[in-house]
Amino acid sequence: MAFKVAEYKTDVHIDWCPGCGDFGITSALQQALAELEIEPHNVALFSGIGCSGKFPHYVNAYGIHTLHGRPLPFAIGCKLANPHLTVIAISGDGDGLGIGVGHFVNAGRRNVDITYIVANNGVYGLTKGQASPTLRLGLKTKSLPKPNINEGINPLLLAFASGYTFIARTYSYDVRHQVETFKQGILHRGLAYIDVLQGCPTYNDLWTKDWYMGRDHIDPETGKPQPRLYRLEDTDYDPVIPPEGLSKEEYEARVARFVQKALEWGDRIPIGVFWKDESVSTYEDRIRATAPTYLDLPPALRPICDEDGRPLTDIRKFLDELRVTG
Ligand SMILES: Cc1ncc(C[n+]2csc(CCOP(=O)(O)OP(=O)(O)O)c2C)c(N)n1
Ligand code: SF4
Repeated sequence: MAFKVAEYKTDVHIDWCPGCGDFGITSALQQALAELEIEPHNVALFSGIGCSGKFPHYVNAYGIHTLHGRPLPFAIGCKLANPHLTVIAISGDGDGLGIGVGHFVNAGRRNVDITYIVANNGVYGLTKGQASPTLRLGLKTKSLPKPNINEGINPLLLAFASGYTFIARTYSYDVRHQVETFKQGILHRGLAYIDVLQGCPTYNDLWTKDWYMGRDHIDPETGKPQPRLYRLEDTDYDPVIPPEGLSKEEYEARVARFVQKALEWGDRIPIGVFWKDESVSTYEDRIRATAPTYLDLPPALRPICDEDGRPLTDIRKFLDELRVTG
């Protein structure tokens, strides 16, 4: 069965600002799901709060607009209850790396098979452009009265340190690159982090489309702009740790190269897949090791009542045990 992108669209009015990078992310997510032929009713999309919180309203799937910083615990709970669903969490950088950073880190320890997309625009868009945790020290966007006095978090390094087994970066105005990156993240067995360099033309006048495309960075010989973004897939960079793992020396060399690429920022900014570790068990595998029927009968698919509608569980015994007497 062929899937059309239109099947993943909703008719809800989109109220992002003109030129917002979130349009490209939505379109790429819809295309990725269509190309992977995942039926809308098998997708659950969780967001937090912010302009990025609105994604589930615009993608035809199960959509859950949760609390500020909390899409990950909701998404993980959903996936564990029904591991047959494709579960995607989506945040802004303020949502995911500010208030939600504890969940970001702890999710890495579990390696649940979900995809986490962060629309990284360097600002808190919905609340009028305050510096977000990814904005670097000394930078001043048009919405800040003074340069940022905090150092910025590097989300790729944090994802690696936390244990994410797939780490990628893509760009909101390059829909095709996002589609390929989202597809790889969704297909990866384990926790995928995808950082999207997202344009917020209303509040971030530093990380603009023109800046990413190097329009201020003219090649003296050709007279043409030199784009800052380049694709790792156009280089000899290999992000894959195979299922059987690597020798200690090979692994450490890969880590060193990953760190080098994750730190590269300025006139050259890599996008693409930085890390793909296929050697780590998923949380679902670990549950199955102790509960072999888990995948056949996960919690959300278990019957809760008999054919007459009577509940199959009786909590009276449990309540009796808790009762405190005399
Ligand atoms: C507990 C709580 N604290 C603060 C807020 C206010 N608030 C709403 S959106 C937002 C920031 C969103 O920024 P970001 O995650 O970067 O998303 P963007 O709007 O840039 O997509 C904040 C602080 C809130 N809604 N809930
Ligand atoms: S404030 Fe920024 S992130 Fe929010 S809708 Fe406008 S351009 Fe997009």
